[in-house]
Formats: sequence, structure tokens, C-alpha cells
Amino acid sequence: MEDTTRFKRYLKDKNLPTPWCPGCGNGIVLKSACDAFDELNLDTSKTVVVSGIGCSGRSAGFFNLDSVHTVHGRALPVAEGVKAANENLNVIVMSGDGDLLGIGGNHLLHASRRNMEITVICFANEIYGMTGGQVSPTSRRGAKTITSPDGCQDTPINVQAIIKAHNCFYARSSAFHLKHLKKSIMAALRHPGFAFVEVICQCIVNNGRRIGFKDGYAMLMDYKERYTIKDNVDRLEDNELGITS
Ligand SMILES: Cc1ncc(C[n+]2csc(CCOP(=O)(O)OP(=O)(O)O)c2C)c(N)n1
Ligand SMILES: [Mg+2]
Repeated sequence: MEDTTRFKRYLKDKNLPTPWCPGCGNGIVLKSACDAFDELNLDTSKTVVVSGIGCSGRSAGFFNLDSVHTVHGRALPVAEGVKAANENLNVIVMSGDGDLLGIGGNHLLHASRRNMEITVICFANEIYGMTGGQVSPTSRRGAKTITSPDGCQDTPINVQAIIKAHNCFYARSSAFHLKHLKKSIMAALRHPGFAFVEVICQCIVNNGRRIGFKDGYAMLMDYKERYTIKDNVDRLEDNELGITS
């Protein structure tokens, strides 16, 4: 029988449970990363996870390996420093949309331009979750947040366009599509260059309930309805998930 507890060997038992709210998608992403590490038989003694600040930024501290919980928006330059110091390390960044695309957005332009072998897993929950629900670069047009009470006026950031502008690896998955999420993280980890996985995941407490969802489950069902998985495409439409070539 399949051992469904294998993922735990990648986590620090003493730090569990996580402080994330009931219904949050972050734990799904954390576990999917563990599953991907396990399937690839990743050498954890040669792996470093770097994160910035935010609810999702807490993830680095749960792994049973070397990690850096750095300052807001600076996960990428820290990860680049780690990789530059020792190119034999697997360097993985796990952080939020606000962290990587908002305050750290400029670093994303340059990290992708440099194309160092770094895997980025972005928790794209459409909100600055930790600080109470401010509008983020991935917030949907019309989304009501505490800083956009009449609805967000802006178009969400096109992460795919930024990453593909420098011919880097880009995949989009969701916290509902578990097999696809694991596959996307594995493909990113295997990619010999800068690889970015945008994971659509739910923040019910500081986002979902303000945009009309009852609970985290309802948000996952929305991802099920909203997104279609595409294979062998070089560009994804807004309602598509996939590993682009
Ligand atoms: C320089 C700086 N500016 C602002 C903050 C406050 N701050 C902490 S977490 C956060 C938002 C994080 O949002 P995101 O990266 O999307 O992570 P989430 O909590 O949604 O997982 C902000 C603005 C900070 N810690 N440091
Ligand atoms: Mg966020």
C-alpha cells in the first residue's frame, strides 16, 4: 500500500501544525512541494528553501532542510546569492504574490533575465493575506479588498509574460489540481534554468469571503470550474493551467 505520510519526512515535526487559517490553501502547496521532492528523491542536504514575508513566506521554516526566511520582497536576490555561492545547491523560493510580484517585482525582472537555476513556487492568492487583505498585483478586477472597497480598478499582473519574456520556464497550477501541481513543481525542479510556478491558491479569511465565497472548499470548487489543464502549449490563456514549453 502507498505510504501517504512520506511527505512528513520533509517537514520539521516540532514546527507543526502551521499557523495558517482553516481553509487556507498554503498547506496544500507545502505538501505538494514535499511530494515533488520525494518523487524526485531530492537530496535535502543540498537543498535550500528561501522565502520572503507573508503567510506563505512562513513555509520555508517548516522544511526539514536549510532555509532562509528573508525580508519582504527580497527572496529572489537572497536565492541568487545562495546559488552564486554554491552552484551545487538546489535553490527553491517559496513566497507570496505580494512578495514576489509586488514589492519584489523588480527582482523578478532581473532574476528571470539572469536565468540562474532557481525554482520559484509562488502562492498566488490574489491578496496581501498576512496583513489583513490589501489589494495585490494578482487581485482580480472588481475584487473588494480592504484597500479597494469599491472593487479593484487594475488589471492583474501578467506573470507569464514577464517570465516568458526571458524564455524561462513558466507553469500555472492550482491548489485544487493536485496531480498537476506536483507535476508542475517537479518539472520546474528539473528545469536547468530559472523556473516559475504560479500556484492559484485560496485565502478564504482575507480574500475569499469578501469576494463572495462561503469557505475554502467553495474556492477550490471555483478553481475546478474555472480552470482547464492544457498540455503541450507555449502560452496559457487566463483560464488555463499548464506547463508551457
Ligand atoms: C518592507 C515591508 N513592507 C511591508 C511589510 C508588511 N507586510 C508583511 S506581509 C505583507 C503582505 C504579504 O503578502 P503576500 O506576499 O501576498 O503573502 P500572503 O500573506 O498573501 O501569503 C506585507 C505588506 C513588511 N513586512 N516589510
Ligand atoms: Mg498573497
